Amino acid sequence: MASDAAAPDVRVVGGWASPFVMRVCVALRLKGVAYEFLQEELVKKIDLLLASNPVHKKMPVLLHGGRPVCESLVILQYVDKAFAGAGPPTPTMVRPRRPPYRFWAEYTDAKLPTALQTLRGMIDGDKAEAAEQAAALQEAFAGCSEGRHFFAGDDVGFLDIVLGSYVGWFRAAEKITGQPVLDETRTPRLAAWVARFCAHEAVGDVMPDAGRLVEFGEALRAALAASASRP
Ligand SMILES: N[C@@H](CCC(=O)N[C@@H](CS)C(=O)NCC(=O)O)C(=O)O
Repeated sequence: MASDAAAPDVRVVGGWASPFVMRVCVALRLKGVAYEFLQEELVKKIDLLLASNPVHKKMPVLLHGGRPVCESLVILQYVDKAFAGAGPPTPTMVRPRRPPYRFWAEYTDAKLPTALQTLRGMIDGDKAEAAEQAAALQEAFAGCSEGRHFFAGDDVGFLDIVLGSYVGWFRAAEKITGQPVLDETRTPRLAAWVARFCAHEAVGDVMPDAGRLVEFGEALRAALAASASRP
């Protein structure tokens, strides 16, 4: 049996479809840190997740040298510090704590999960308002980027990763409803940022395909319904 010493130093426990998990992968890839990805099952949680995040029991968990770090925004800041010397010198998750970045990151996580569920028709809600909540991020982009390519400069940073992790699910929602949300007409600057973010080498391979996400959403819904009806 392999000893712990042979285990990889950095592991991510999560699922490929989770925006919160994707952001951790993007951050590690930006830093050039190799990691092992431990895929969660659809509904049943793997023991490692339960043991590593006993409070919330949610993914992602980052295991660094066996020590767990939980909550995606905390993990992003941990990665930035713990691997400060890793990878090429320029990519960095700059300025996560400065007010506009922190504010918009919290706005993003407070509004977008529910907005996306509304747009996908999973919960009742005002679809126009949900689309507006997403479109508000165009103003955030204009204010923060000051004409540069990404939120805090010329490379992907903290807020790019936080917002960018929802892009796949926006595309899935657009596929389901046929209604554009982040497109060239409604939000031209944000649409151009989406294209740049998705084309980034740290992002491309881990950005989930919209069609796969639609199928995943349906499979998850069915699995949750089946597990709820089990005695
Ligand atoms: N605030 C958490 C949210 C994590 C989260 O909601 N993860 C979902 C997957 S997308 C999860 O593990 N859900 C399982 C559950 O709620 O039991 C973070 O940023 O890490």
